[in-house]
Amino acid sequence: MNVAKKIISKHLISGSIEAGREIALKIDQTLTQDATGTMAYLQYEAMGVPRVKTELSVSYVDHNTLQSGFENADDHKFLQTISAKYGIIFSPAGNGICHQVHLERFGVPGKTLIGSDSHTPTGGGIGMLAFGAGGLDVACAMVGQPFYITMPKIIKVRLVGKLRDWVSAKDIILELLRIETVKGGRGKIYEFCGEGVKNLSVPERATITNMATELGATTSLFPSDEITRDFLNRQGRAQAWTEITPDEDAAYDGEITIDLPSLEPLIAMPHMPDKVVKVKDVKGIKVDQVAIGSCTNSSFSDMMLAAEVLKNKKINKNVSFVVSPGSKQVLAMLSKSGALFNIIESGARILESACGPCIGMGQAPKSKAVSLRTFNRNFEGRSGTKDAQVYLCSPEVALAAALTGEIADPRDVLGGKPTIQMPENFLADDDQFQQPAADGSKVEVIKGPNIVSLKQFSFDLKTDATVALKVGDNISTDHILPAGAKILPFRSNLPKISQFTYAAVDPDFASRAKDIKDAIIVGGENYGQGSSREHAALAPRFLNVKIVLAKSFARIHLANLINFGIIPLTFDDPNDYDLINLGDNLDFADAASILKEGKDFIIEAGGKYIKTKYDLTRRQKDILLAGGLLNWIKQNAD
Ligand code: MIC
Ligand code: SF4
Repeated sequence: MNVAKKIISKHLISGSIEAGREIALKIDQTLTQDATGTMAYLQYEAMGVPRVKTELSVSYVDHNTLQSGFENADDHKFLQTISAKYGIIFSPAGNGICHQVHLERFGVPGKTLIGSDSHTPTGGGIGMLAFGAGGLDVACAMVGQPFYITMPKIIKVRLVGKLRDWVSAKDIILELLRIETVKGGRGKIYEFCGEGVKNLSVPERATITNMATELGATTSLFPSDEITRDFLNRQGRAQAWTEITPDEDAAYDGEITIDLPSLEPLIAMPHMPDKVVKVKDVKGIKVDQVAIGSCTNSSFSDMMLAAEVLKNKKINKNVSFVVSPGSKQVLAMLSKSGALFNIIESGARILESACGPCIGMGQAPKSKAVSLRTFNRNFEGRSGTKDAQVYLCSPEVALAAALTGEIADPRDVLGGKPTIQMPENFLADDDQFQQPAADGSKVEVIKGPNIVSLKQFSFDLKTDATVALKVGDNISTDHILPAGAKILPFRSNLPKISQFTYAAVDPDFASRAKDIKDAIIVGGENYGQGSSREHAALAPRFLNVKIVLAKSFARIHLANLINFGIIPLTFDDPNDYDLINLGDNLDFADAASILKEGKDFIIEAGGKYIKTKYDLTRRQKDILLAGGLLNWIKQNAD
């Protein structure tokens, strides 16, 4: 067996481990972050279970940390008190980005983890089977429900040899994105193997599993080996280690080989993580902003590299250079060792340990700026500036640009590469986490005015619906429901946040859809790629969207649509996409009986018949008919 199958078989509750079939998995750990967590805990609360049933659940505050009004602070208080009540560890703002902190302090090889954030697979860096999911799926796991996925194909990514100087783990994942594209990973788990794996430290592995999310993959992981043991040891968590490696004759559903010595510094061009080219092919482009940080590249090693490279050097005067260490542990160690001094002295702006600019929480670049970021996503407008040109690269390439003021190959401009040693012992101060109350019944959950109660939906679609929007391929959840400092504070306020649905794509969408009784969105390939934010389903549902008809869907968004009662249909013939126009009224037979009886969903558009598909299990159809997962759970509890 391969590593993924070993972990799956230990956690299998139902279904058979055959690619394409639905399986239910027992979940050991959950994590949430504040931008998705408030909804997740409101949903958890609605299920009426007094204590979480997982081995470990952690609630992080890392996204909405700019407090330009009361909203985010209200959310933080709510998260702190609800965590104390229900048995969840609380990690307050300033502690760091959920994925970085979880890897350092809580991740355990061989365990299953789901998180209400799409980059939860970062845990695969230490051999966890970790999935991004909608908040409601995380709430379900906390009440002891299994997590349902379609059993993916398991693809072996054989890494051969060793990276050359100034080429890094980021270049490995950029290369995989170049080969596979943002939709190539759908229905797949990427398992990294081969002798090249032994040359990668845990933080490097975590950079890869983190950004493998951008492939659309179900998840990705590395084996848990001596390198994993060494990392956990240095974190003071040797007891968390178990060895999990593939059997010698392990079978896979496909194989990709990456020859590490032949890789060179790569960069993803605006506005997609898979628009990958060699740095040397775009060198010389003037740069306005450089950012090192995010859950992809903010480890102690990444920051130490920055400190070494920047020692006694100054940032180019035309560059705004921002650095956000991934966790309090990283920041504390940087300052204790004196390395932070080098970074500050170079002219960098030091941000708190949080998502920050990655999610548009500050540091929006200037108009038409070229911004080089060590992050994982560069969808148009995500930075907060619609016409900014955001490139994704390694810390090495980012540093070269910060010093020279232009895109440059680090091999040409940075001289000899410094060696960064893993510290003997990481600074492990777990007092920063707040343990839940032993008796939660006495804890009062504090809900400020920003926490708006959940909305009840029901299945009320009849025999027709109107096209409220038609969009193209690779629509991301950032298009559907933008993030950024202005909109994120309303994540706990559905009526308010829904007004921003598709705001940057079609500013009239929200008001148009609200006036239609039953609305349809028509999309292209890979609809809903990117984040796990269930608001990208909840807000359209609030605006009366009852169906999304697309050429294909991204996994987490598909699950979120079903969870909130929106029917996800795909075209039987993708060419039929051209037959539908904005404003068309589409007729079909009674939607409820179609689903109940498993009949074809045939749509009539202007006299033409369009065959559509819905590849849903009985459970998923019942969820839709119940008006969403929360209703379904309540019905099944009665
Ligand atoms: C992101 O990187 O897009 C986010 C913000 O972390 C999201 C979660 C969210 O929208 O709150 C994700 O990746 O799931
Ligand atoms: Fe935060 Fe960015 Fe990572 Fe999302 S991708 S969790 S916003 S750092």
